[in-house]
Amino acid sequence: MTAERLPRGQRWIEKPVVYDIGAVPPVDLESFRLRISGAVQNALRLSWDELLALPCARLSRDFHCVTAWSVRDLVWEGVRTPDLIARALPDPEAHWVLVRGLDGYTTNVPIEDFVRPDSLLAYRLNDAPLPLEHGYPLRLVVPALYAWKSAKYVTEIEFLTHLRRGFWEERGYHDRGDPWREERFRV
Ligand SMILES: Nc1nc2c(c(=O)[nH]1)N[C@H]1C(S)=C(S)[C@@H](COP(=O)(O)O)O[C@H]1N2
Ligand SMILES: [Mo]
Repeated sequence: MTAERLPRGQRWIEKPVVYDIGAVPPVDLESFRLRISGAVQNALRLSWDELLALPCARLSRDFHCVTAWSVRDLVWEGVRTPDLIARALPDPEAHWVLVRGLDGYTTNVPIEDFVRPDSLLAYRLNDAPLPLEHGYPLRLVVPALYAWKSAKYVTEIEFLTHLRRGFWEERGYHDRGDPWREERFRV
């Protein structure tokens, strides 16, 4: 059982290790906006209240970091990405998203993984508001991919017709990052 649940090269730990490329930015929910931009029919700028008005999903998933730790059963709550993009209407030519955090972090995600039914824009973790260090107020969670794709402090999701690389991808990390295929680095 356990062996099948843990991707190759990973080991279980109890809690996610916090990784940040820089200082955690202060966030004011009044002025917070989530921008959906790029190759979409309806660019959106959602306020916090508009986000909370969208259907909320709750799911439990394991979290796999490329630095070889995995954590079981994190419980996330937020907006499923399919519910979000139903309003933005991405162009059929959009093949990637570039997700941007308030700290300047970026990561590119293939659209097929971004729109999985268990990909979320999460604002709660383990039945509490998302802690500051885990991405408050809003983070992407793509359980199907390594954790560096789960951008914290998300402020913009840009749909792209052509690949533009994010922070770690520019430094050699994989464009997709499927832990079950050990897609850690580009070959
Ligand atoms: N905005 C932002 N998101 C980010 C990062 C970051 O530095 N900035 N680090 C990534 C990496 S490398 C990992 S492993 C996970 C860790 O999530 P955690 O800090 O909630 O444990 O966040 C990802 N999302
Ligand atoms: Mo990471």
